[in-house]
Amino acid sequence: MVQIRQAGPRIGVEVSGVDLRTLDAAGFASIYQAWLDYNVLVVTGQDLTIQEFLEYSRRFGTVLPHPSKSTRHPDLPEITVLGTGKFNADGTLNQAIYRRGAEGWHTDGAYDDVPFKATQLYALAIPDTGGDTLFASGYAAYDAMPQRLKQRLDGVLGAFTYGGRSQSQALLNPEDRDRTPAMHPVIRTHSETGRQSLYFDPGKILSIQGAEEAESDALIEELTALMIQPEGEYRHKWHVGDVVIWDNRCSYHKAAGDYPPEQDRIHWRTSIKARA
Ligand SMILES: O=C(O)CCC(=O)C(=O)O
Ligand SMILES: [Fe+2]
Repeated sequence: MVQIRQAGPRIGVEVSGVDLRTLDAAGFASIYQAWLDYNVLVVTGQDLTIQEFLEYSRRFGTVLPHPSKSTRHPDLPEITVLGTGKFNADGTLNQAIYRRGAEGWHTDGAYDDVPFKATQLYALAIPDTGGDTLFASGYAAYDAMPQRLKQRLDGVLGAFTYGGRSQSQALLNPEDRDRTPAMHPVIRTHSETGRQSLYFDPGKILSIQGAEEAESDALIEELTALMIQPEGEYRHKWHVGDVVIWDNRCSYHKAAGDYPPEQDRIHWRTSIKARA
């Protein structure tokens, strides 16, 4: 029996009792709506081939290769593999792979003119301990902004790049580095729900357009401090066979990055944009 259960107070919804390989259009419509309402959709207990995962991902939009070429699946560029190749040839831990997504709260693809609508992960191997993914609601962040800040940022754009102010671009090939910043409204109206959220990523934002450097830095600091609201959080503890998709237009996430490195934590990952 299909069960849909809210997982956190404002974000996160868990669906069990479905087989994604045979889910019909009506079944998909109901879980898609649950995803729009709760921004992070967890479907448990799946047993998918890589092709089935790709096909299910395509029900959400167009699946595109991620700019990190070295972590793409060799035969299927639309699939990124997380957690493999974690050790360098000399046996040391490759931090860029081990800590991918763990450097801080972020939203995927803010460096692109059209950021990824969604990111989806399918869990293939999960460590005994640690390795959770944390999520937070951008709607809750918007609601927490003081009126003064909402007014100051109304219609204002932020400039975003892959490496942001720290310029960390380790997972990019040299030819893909240092692209022109992408500009996005900091207060974003969601194209499907019509709701307003704080579109923000402290690791990717360079500046607030039109603000002097000191004010821009102060605004970035203020937004960083308020973006994570406790009632807007959901922490996902993974099991093999979980499929989790999040909405990058209205949520933030980060990997806990705290699991024993000698254990496997492996996911297939798809990056999804809205259909043109
Ligand atoms: O591995 C995770 O838990 C999330 C990594 C991440 O940030 C991503 O895949 O976009
Ligand atoms: Fe991410």
